[in-house]
Amino acid sequence: EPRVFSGVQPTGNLHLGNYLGAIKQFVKLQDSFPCLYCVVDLHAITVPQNPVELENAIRDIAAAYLAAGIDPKKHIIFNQSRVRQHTELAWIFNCIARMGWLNRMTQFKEKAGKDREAASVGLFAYPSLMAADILLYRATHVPVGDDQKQHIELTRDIAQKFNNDYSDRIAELGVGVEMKVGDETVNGFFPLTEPLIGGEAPRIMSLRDGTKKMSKSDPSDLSRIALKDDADTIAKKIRKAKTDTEPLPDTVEALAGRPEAENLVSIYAALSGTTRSRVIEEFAGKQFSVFKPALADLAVEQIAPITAEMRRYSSDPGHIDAILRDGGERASEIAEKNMVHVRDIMGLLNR
Ligand code: AQP
Repeated sequence: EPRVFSGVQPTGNLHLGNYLGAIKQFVKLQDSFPCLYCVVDLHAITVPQNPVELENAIRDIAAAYLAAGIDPKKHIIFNQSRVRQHTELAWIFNCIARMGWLNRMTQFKEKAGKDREAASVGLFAYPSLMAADILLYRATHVPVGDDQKQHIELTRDIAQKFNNDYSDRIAELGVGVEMKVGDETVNGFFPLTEPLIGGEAPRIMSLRDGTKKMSKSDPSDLSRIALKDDADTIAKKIRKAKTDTEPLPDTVEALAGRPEAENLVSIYAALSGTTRSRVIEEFAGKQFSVFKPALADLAVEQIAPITAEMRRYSSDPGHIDAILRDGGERASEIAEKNMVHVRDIMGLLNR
């Protein structure tokens, strides 16, 4: 049965990349699938967090989900730490995943920086927890930005190894489902989850450097458009965005080698729900002095209503807490049902 799971870390500075790469897809998918959208607070603590700021950041992400239009009655919005089974399954996956697999994860290398010895064990094991988040609900689809592709591949590797290691037991207990692996049909417990990597802008780049992804942790505030920015700030950041001096070309192919121009065109396409070639058709031969104000107007038009709704939700933290509590209870029910099977499959005596 198809089911969607995804999450965003409550680490502040929610930006246009998070919106276009992830949250905008979350909203779209809710019409077609049952969805769980998580605020992944246990991922946030893989690096130091201030407790008061963390609480507020959790509410902020929930407010963004709601403001973007996710329906918390039809779907599930919750914060990860409330559902204890995430950590339980993460431990189990730490015992399934191999050191070599995690050693290859590029996000760890980037986030740990030069002093790897000083990184938390949690930062290293982050992908096991992410696999647990997804597979705890036996989710089949995960909308994410392009940067998370490697972690979804690892999630599939973990699912496949678990299904293999315990294939006899899964068959004996009759808890598996038939699934295709290559040409073979196998009986597995965990699905081989597919990433859904969004449309025209799967990776939004920094406004200051078209070769780096737009990120919450970039020290330059001018590098990202935050969902909390007001109209003037958005316009200023787009005006100051780095570009080259050439006008826009007349084909998408000709954007190659011009990362900043390509990024702005992609943002325009994603915001207006069209393709990059349409944008190029409209602006071919135009200077950035023409394109940037058009992009700024579009960004403000799209983001301002979300920002206003986020503010409205944030003014009532009690309401957000109630939504997260209710979502947590509903998520726990699904999680526990699946964990009973996982414990049984593995022989962790719980009867
Ligand atoms: N630049 C981006 N373009 C497209 N999608 C992006 N995502 C993040 N940056 C971009 C997607 O947003 C979702 C939530 O991300 P996250 O907060 O869980 O983790 P992250 O990737 O670590 O976010 P940041 O902003 O890049 O934070 P830092 O600076 O801490 O590294 C994910 O689906 C992600 O793909």
